Amino acid sequence: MTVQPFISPDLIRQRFSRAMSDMYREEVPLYGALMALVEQTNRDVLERQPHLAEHLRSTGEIERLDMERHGAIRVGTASELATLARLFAVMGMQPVGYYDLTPAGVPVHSTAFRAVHEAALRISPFRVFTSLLRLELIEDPEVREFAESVLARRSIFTEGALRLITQAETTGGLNEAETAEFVLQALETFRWHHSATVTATQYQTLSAQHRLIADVVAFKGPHINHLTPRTLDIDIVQTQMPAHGITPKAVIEGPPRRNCPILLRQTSFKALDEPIAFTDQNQTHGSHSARFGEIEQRGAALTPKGRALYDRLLNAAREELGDFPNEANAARYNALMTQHFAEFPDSLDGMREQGLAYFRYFATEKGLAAAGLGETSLQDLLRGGYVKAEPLVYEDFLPVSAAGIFQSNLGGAAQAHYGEHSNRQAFEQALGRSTIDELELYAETQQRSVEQCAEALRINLT
Ligand code: OOG
Ligand code: NI
Repeated sequence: MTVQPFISPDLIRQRFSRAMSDMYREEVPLYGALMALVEQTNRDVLERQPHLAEHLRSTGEIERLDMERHGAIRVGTASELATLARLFAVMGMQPVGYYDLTPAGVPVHSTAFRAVHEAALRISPFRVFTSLLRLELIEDPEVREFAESVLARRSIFTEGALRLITQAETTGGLNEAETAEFVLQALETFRWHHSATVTATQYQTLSAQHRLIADVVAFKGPHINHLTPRTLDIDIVQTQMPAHGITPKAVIEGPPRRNCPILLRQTSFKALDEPIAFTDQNQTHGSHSARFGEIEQRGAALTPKGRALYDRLLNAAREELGDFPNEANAARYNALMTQHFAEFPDSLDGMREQGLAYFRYFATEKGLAAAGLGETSLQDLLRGGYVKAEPLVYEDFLPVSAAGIFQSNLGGAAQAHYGEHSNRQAFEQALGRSTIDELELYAETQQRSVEQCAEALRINLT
């Protein structure tokens, strides 16, 4: 008997990401329209800005651009979250970061499952923003108990998916045939269901507590609620959306437009109202809106110092605005953001010298030709042109932005105030493991690149 080799988790993730995109495009045609718009915009931008194209080529990002996307799901119980962590682990995805959305009136806390090593991210940067409903925040004890009992009855994974997860864990991987089966089985968890698992009245009760609660509790599984392609110019896409029959949210979340993009900018179109059937109706009668479209533009990952500056400027602009950004105050919000962010250095050298962003260092041709320079510093190598620095791409999410995305697709009625806040410990207990600190990952990637430079140039860095 010949032993079939294991498929690498990175390739399983790449295949799953493709399968998910195909499924979502079939389910939500507007996602296909958005993808086409993003692809066209990216092509135009690359044509107009050859230096950007060159930069993306030299960092290997050009290859991942077209397949880059993130999605989001929401689950209802600790055991669902823990099993999801095991499912994503088969694809080399780990829970990175902890996001508390309750300050923004959304009763969930979240993490992002993603690859953690730069080599793995290059093969497939697919990420899934995963939220756990905080049932303890439902005020009405009767509704809470009802929600718990409905969730306790459902099983969001197929038998086949559970079997293959266990098999990957015990044998150390999946072969070709098992991978193909795993992708099919895993996909079922994220599929949309046209029928709810509750009656119309029960749905109304859940929805009256918070629309998000109905979205999580009233269905058979955690349908993927959006998939987000990465664009090179989000402002262009935002302005062109209406001409393509897509209505964007009022403002772009994240930092304002800059020469040197930082962190993450996002915008979305409103959730679609979709027909659903309740258990007490045999035909489609009700409707539910959950699924929407989103685009993102990614920039440099910031150090703790850079992030603190970002948070301070964002808070200052929002405080001065005095309200959540919306259609009526969008122009003022954009002006305030630009004004406050003038304080954030907008050049790569400026950000590097002030320790605001993480970088990856590459040995240049000149550096390689002069290898063996002896003892020197990174600063001298950069100045002499022996090494060059490229900012690390931010691979994560932003809590204030995520809350803005949630709000825009849940509608204004979804505002609520919760006294109880952040509870990372409870989240990690539900997850069955701790979440990884994203800042450590960027610091490690930066450090590895410095070491590779030293090795390639055969030097001792001081
Ligand atoms: C997730 C919203 C957050 C993002 O990109 O920040 C998000 C959700 O609506 O479930 O996707
Ligand atoms: Ni998103």
